[in-house]
Amino acid sequence: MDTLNKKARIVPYHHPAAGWGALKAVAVNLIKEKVAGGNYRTLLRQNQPDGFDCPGCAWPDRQHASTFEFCENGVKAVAAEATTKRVTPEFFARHTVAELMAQSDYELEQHGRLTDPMVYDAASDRYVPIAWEGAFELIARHLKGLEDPGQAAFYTSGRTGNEAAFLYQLMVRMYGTNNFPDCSNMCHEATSRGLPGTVGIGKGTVTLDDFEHADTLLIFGQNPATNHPRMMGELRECARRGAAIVSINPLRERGLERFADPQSPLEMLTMSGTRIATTFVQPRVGGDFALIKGVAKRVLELDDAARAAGAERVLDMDFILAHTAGFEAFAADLRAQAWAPLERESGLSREAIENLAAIYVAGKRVIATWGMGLTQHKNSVAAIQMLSNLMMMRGNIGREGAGLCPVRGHSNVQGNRTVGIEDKPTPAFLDRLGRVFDFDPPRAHGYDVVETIEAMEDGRVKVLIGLGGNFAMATPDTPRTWEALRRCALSVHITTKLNRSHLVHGREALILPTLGRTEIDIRGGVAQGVTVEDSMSMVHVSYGMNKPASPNLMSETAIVARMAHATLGSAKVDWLYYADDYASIRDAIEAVCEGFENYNRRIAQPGGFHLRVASREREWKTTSGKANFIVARIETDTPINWARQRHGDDVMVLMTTRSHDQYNTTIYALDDRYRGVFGQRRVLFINPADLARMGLRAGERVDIFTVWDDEVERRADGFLLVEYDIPPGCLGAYYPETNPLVPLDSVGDVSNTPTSKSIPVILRRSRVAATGAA
Ligand SMILES: Nc1nc2c(c(=O)[nH]1)N[C@H]1C(S)=C(S)[C@@H](COP(=O)(O)OP(=O)(O)OC[C@H]3O[C@@H](n4cnc5c(=O)[nH]c(N)nc54)[C@H](O)[C@@H]3O)O[C@H]1N2
Ligand SMILES: Nc1nc2c(c(=O)[nH]1)N[C@H]1C(S)=C(S)[C@@H](COP(=O)(O)OP(=O)(O)OC[C@H]3O[C@@H](n4cnc5c(=O)[nH]c(N)nc54)[C@H](O)[C@@H]3O)O[C@H]1N2
Ligand SMILES: [Mo]
Repeated sequence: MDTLNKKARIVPYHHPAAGWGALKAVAVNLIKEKVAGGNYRTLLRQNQPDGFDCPGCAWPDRQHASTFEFCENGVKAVAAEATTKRVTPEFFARHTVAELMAQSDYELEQHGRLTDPMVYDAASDRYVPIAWEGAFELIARHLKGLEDPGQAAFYTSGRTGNEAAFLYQLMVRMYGTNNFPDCSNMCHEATSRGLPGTVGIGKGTVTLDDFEHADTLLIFGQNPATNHPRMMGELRECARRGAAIVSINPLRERGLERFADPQSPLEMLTMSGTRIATTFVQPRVGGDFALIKGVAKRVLELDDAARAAGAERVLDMDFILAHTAGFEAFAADLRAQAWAPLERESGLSREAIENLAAIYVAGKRVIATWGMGLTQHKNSVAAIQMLSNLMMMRGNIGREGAGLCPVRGHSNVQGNRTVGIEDKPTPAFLDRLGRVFDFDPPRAHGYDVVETIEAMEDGRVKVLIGLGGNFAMATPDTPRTWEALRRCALSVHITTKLNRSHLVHGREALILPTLGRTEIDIRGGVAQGVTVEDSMSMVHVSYGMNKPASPNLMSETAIVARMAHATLGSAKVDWLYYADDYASIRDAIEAVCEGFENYNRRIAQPGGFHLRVASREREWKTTSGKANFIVARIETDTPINWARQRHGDDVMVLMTTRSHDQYNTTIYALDDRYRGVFGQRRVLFINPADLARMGLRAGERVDIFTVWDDEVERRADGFLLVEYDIPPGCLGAYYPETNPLVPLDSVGDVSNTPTSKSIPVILRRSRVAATGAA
């Protein structure tokens, strides 16, 4: 526990983001992981045309990437994969699963790379070795034994390359289900569900080049210095050009204040850095919808005033008339909208909202970016659609230097969706898939993450197969989810590293160790590359260059192909042929998915190619054939408001977020440098006024309880109170340790995403002794 950690301390950070801090952390990481020798090459070739795609995040690369185009967190991801530590059969022989359960996620990660396929042995409560063939037979026996294919669910985390993902969805659909829970269900689902209704496609409309032309950037709910460090380089260039950069975030994220480019000797030597955000707007947690609607209302007011004065219109009427539908109803709704609820729900004064509107209308080329701060709430789909409305009012979509820019997480999460990892596939996609592979794909929608957990709970799903990820830790309502996982007849995880999902397992369980993206993947005597699609729809190829962590690893693509061969046979699809020639899988993707013409040829070019996004070219694939303005009202009937009605103002809203030294459920180390947290993770950011109001002090520990409408007690204990620049009534803490607080049925409208950024909670002073770490 944190209290035992002598190094735990809270020290506000005053330096620019990146800069020395980042380089030092890089060096420490390299030494710690003992990869300094041969693997420097790995780091230098990362994100190079002939190198491999960084498994760190989905931010795109410049084609002219220098050898320094890797960032601290990319280095961490690569170093973590290149560790020399191994989790061998001997390791498993030494530890029962119960013993491993007692270790922290950080400790589990530190054991290193998995080396051999393992099967759970209930008699000894240990994982024991199994031959690959035996593992595939076990999977096939279970899958063939189910009464209904819908009793199996197939999870995907977003690191998997297009080739493995495509084969996986083909196998699963031939098997007979669309049960594809994926990390996206917990991530950018609100984007993927929200944007099609407004602009016709659930992807962003900008490319990196647009950042060179933008004069205004609105950054909603993102912490890029930690989660997308390469985005900082882009923001730095925008800032130096004089662009207005606004961070819209309840937390004033230090990492967005100043940034020193590791490639700029001057900035590094003077520790100066470039000022990044010109304005910080701090709505309360979950207040973005009301804020954006308020800004839209103000834009309309400004347009009215301009018209009255005979001045230039504020609205882009050419765009609105030529390209959109529903503007009249939208404008009428904005006019009818009173200011008071907008102020109350956003937590911002009318003046603050008007100020943001003034910045927005001053911009001729505006890019709006967003991350998890916008997507993990009850009203996230509405908020994203309102943002799209706002951008459409001034024609900021489909124009150079302007557009919508959802910033995705996992390096290939967007590609996975493109090639068919989707629990709600379109009929058009299924038609093409069925035609190319001569079968009748299942049409009924499958289960997403939350539905899969509910189905495991009541026995409708009996087999869970995970292609990457850490299902047990990434998902909400931890004790309930774990119970559901333990009811499965079989759980299978195709992973690189030991994690909690291996330990919270079904009656039978397999760990299938796989190659990471950094590793050489030889199949059929040839080094194979995998392709990925970044957050801006650039598709490129990635070749590993490190020696595999163990001779007994298999690539994800080969594992999927062998699973399919064992389960379905190869009469219809020659799975094993595909496993040995990824180019032929790309040919199949080209035949099924739109926009992949000449796939193999186009990935051979440096930087790959841009997968066409129709909305970027102002082609609207909506039912109206236009970009739709969408009317949405402020919802006051929310879990937070119910909880406050019942429990008064003691109810606070908790957001769960990432620290600097973690990658989702992987905890690399215990620091969150830019937020000034060191050596610990059980911290709770709180406004000083709330501390005073509740008679609490920074440095004390509290237990957090969820306020929900069922009888279940949801709690997380022993969090250190840390004073922070966060609006009153709002709290911030790290995930995944706060996932026990997220009720499984607290989900976003339409997206069904767990509302992990807006949990109604109350605090009680812990009985655990306080430390002096304040
Ligand atoms: N180093 C590192 N890189 C990563 C990851 C990682 O864990 N570590 N994860 C990857 C993945 S899968 C993803 S999805 C991305 C996530 O990257 P981000 O989208 O940056 O995700 P978070 O850190 O969860 O939260 C982002 C921000 O949302 C703000 N926020 C919380 N609630 C609200 C709100 O109501 N409104 C607004 N406007 N803001 C709010 C928080 O203060 C925080 O600054 O990063 C990817 N990259
Ligand atoms: N409370 C709360 N919960 C959240 C979030 C939040 O902000 N708050 N964020 C959500 C988001 S945005 C996401 S994306 C999910 C993340 O959910 P996941 O994607 O399921 O989780 P990760 O932690 O990224 O998965 C890490 C594991 O992936 C395996 N792995 C790593 N690299 C590879 C590889 O190349 N191939 C394979 N096959 N396996 C590999 C390793 O074994 C590692 O232990 O969590 C979600 N959960
Ligand atoms: Mo994510």
